[in-house]
Amino acid sequence: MNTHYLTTSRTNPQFYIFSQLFGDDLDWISQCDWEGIQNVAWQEFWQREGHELLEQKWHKRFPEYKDLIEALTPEEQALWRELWEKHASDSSAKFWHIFSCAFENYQNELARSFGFQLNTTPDGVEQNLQTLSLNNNPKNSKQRKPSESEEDESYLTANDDPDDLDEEQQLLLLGLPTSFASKGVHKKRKQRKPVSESSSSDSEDSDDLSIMEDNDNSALRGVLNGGVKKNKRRQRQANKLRARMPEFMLEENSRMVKYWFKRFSLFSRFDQGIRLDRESWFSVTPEKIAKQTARRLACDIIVDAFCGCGGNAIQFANTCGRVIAIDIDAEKLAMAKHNAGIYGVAHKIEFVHADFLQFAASTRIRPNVVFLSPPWGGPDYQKQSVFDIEQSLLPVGASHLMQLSRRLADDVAFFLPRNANMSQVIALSGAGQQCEVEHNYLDTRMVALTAYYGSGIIKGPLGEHQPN
Ligand code: MGP
Ligand code: SAH
Repeated sequence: MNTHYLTTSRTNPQFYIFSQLFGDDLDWISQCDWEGIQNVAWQEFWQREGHELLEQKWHKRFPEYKDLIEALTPEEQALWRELWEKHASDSSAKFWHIFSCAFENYQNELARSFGFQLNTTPDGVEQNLQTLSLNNNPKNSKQRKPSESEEDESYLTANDDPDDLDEEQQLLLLGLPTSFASKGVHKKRKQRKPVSESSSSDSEDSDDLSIMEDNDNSALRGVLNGGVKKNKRRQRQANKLRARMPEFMLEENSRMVKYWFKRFSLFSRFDQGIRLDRESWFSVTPEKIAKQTARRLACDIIVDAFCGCGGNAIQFANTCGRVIAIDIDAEKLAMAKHNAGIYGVAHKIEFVHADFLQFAASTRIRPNVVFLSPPWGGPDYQKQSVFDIEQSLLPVGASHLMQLSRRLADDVAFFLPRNANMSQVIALSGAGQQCEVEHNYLDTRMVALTAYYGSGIIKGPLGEHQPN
C-alpha cells in the first residue's frame, strides 16, 4: 500500500476534507462512490481556498505586478493575462496532485479502519483494494485533468515556498533528537532564495528558517568566513528560538517540540499572545479544521462541551448566535477567554466552569447542537492501532457522552482520533440511523475525524443540512 506524504507549509498547510455517510443498513463497500467523494472534496476545497492560493502565489512571483499593470499598454496587459492563465492552470495542477495523494491516503486509511470487514490476508486486502479501486490513480478522474506540467514535476511542495525545510533541521538546530520528525515526508529542497513573506506568522517562521539555512552550509562557510563568529551567531539565534518555546517542551525529552512547529497552524494569530497549557498544545483543534466544523455547525445555540483553550469555541463564535463553552479546568477556561479576545470574539462566548457530565444532567438549556472534543488520553492514543472510543475516551465512553448530549440536542458532533474504531463511530448513530464522517487532512496527513449525528447537521440524502 502506497502512502504519500506531501506537504505545503507547516505554517499554512492545505486543508482537505473527505466525507461519507455511514449507517447500519449501508454496505459502504459496494455503494461507495469514490469519484463522487473526490470531486465534491476537490470542488469544495478549490471554492474555499483556490482563489486566495492563486493570488498569494502570483503576488510572490510578481510582487511588482499591482504597480505595473496600470501603466501597461493593452497588448502588454493581454500578455500578463496569458501569464495569469498559465499560472492558474499550473498551480491548480500542483494542488490537485497533493489533493490526489491525500485522497489516496484517505481511501487506504478508510479501508484499514474497516479492517474487520475486509479480508485481512495480504492478498485479500490487495484484492479488496482493487475492488474498491483504491489503487486507481485519482489523476484519472474525469472531472479535472491536470496540465502536462504535472508529468515531469520535480517539485514536492505545492506552494513553491522556501519555508518548508526539514523539521529534522529545525530540531538539529535546537540540539534536539530528530527521531520524531515527520515520518516519510519526502521533500526536495527548492533552490530558490526565500522571498519575504507578508504575514507575521510567516516572517516568524522564516526567522527560524534563515537560522537553519545558515546551519545548512556551516562547514563550508566556517572555512570561508571565519566559522567561530558564525557559530556564535547561530548559537545566539538558536538560544533565541529556544527562549520562545514553552519550558516544558524542552524539558520533556523533546516529545512535544513538534507542536511548537505547528503553532501557526493551530492559531494563525499565535504570535499575538495565544496562551496554551501543556494538555492544550496537543489537544487544540487546528484552526482550519475548527473553522470548517464551525461552518458545518452554524446554528443559534451551540454547546462546546470540552472547550479547552478555545480552538473550537473561537470559531463557533463566528458562525453561531450563542456559544456555551464548558471546561472542567478553570485555568484553561481563562486561557480560552484570553485567546478569544485575540480573535475579537470573547464577548460572544459564555465560559462555564463545570463538569460536562453534571452540566448535561442538570441544565435546562436546550442548544441546537452539542460539540464533543473530549480528552483522548494524550498523544499516546496513537499507540492503539484501532482506538476504542468506548474504553479510551475520557471522562467516559463515547456512548455515554452521546446519551448525555442527546438529552440536550438531537444534533451532536464528535471530534475523534484518526484511528477511532469506525464500527463504534457508526454504532453511535443508533439503530437505523446514519452518521456522516468527515476525515480531516492537513496536506496529505490525516489529523482527525469529525463525526456528525442528527438530521439537522448531516449532509446528504437523509440529512437536512445544506452547506453554508
Ligand atoms: P497528534 O496525533 O498528537 O498530532 O494530534 P500529529 O501531528 O497528527 O501527530 P504525528 O505524531 O502523527 O505527527 C493530532 C490532532 O488531534 C491535534 O492537533 C489535536 O487537534 C487532536 N488531538 C490530539 N489529542 C491527543 C487530543 C485529545 O486528547 N483531545 C482532543 N479533543 N483532540 C486531540
Ligand atoms: N476542543 C478544544 C480542546 C479540547 S481538549 C480546543 O480546540 O481547544 C479536552 C478538554 O476537555 C480539556 O481542556 C479538559 O480540561 C476538558 N475536560 C476533561 N474532562 C472534562 C469534563 N468532565 N467536563 C468538561 N471538560 C472536561
